[in-house]
Amino acid sequence: MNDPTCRVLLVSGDEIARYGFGDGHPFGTDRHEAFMRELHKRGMDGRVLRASARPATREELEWFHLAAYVDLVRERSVTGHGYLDAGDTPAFRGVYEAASHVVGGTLTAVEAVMAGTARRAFIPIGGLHHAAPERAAGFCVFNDCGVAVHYLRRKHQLKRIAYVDIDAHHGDGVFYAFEDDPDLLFADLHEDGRYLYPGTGRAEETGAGPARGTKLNIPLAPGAEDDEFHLAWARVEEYLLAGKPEFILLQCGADSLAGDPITHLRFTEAAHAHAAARLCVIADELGHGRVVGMGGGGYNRQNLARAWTGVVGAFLDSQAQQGSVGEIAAR
Ligand code: V1P
Ligand code: ZN
Repeated sequence: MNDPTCRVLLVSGDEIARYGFGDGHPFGTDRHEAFMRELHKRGMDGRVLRASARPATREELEWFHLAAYVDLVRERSVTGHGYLDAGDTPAFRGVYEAASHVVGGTLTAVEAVMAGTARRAFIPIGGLHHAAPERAAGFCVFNDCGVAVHYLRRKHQLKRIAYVDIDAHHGDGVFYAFEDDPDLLFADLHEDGRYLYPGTGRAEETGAGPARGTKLNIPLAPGAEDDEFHLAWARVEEYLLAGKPEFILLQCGADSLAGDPITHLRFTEAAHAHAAARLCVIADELGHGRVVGMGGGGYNRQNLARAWTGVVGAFLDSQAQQGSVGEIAAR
């Protein structure tokens, strides 16, 4: 990386690649490599800043998770036996280290953007949006998205943070953890919960208590294509512009693309690139430019490789445009 104008950070490496489940599980450890190969094939790996993930500290994990659950993951990490939930998320040897590096990797991305060493950042294996404070759920051991929200508040005193989620599955772990928090802007497009796990995310779920009416859940019918995506996305943009977040987190699960083996939405990779590009425009218009993308789901390897490189490409393009505006202003 020798282009000083390039300020898109990719958090990658063996530490997070080890997060995955064996024996034909959809979330295999080969997903990281599928993405990295495509990034290389498109000549984009030399255009990004690179960092490996650090492990999250115990204190950081406990901002979101119960101590007893963190202990349980540590214990199961030694034997690698059993499940961490009702049957979707098997333990494996080293699961604690792998899962805490995913959280630390997302924090590495967020830290870089807050420090200004990167304007945007992406982590392929992040976006584990189902994990709850007291348990794993749906392939997600620790909720890096939720820890990142707490990090921004505790370490940087940010208040209004946006979490945007275009994974086919509803981000229930994030939604319910911040359900009564009016300052966590939450916008989630997903396959209707009547047809897909986890079954939540009805349009009427708009938040609780002081946050009632402040969250945006947009369930889509199985088979929904890019036209439906764009109609829903317009509502997300309106919501974010009104909410004026100080930081934007994007969970860009590629399982919302046609051809995913476990879901039924039919977006193309253009949807993911559009979401990433438009969030950069919005963040720039809000005056801070802070966007972090987390890979999330996606179980068709070609789809995830194309969708996530499209997101990184959109981040790079937005940087190039930003650079040219800056150059023009400096003349
Ligand atoms: O459908 C279920 C369980 C089984 N039912 C009793 C409920 N679980 C889902 C979990 C999906 C997790 C997705 C994670 C993410 O949002 C973020 C990383 O993408 C599930 C599904 C499904 N069709 O949604 N598990 C499986 N498929 C599965 C398939 C094969 C082997 C193991 C699990
Ligand atoms: Zn998913």
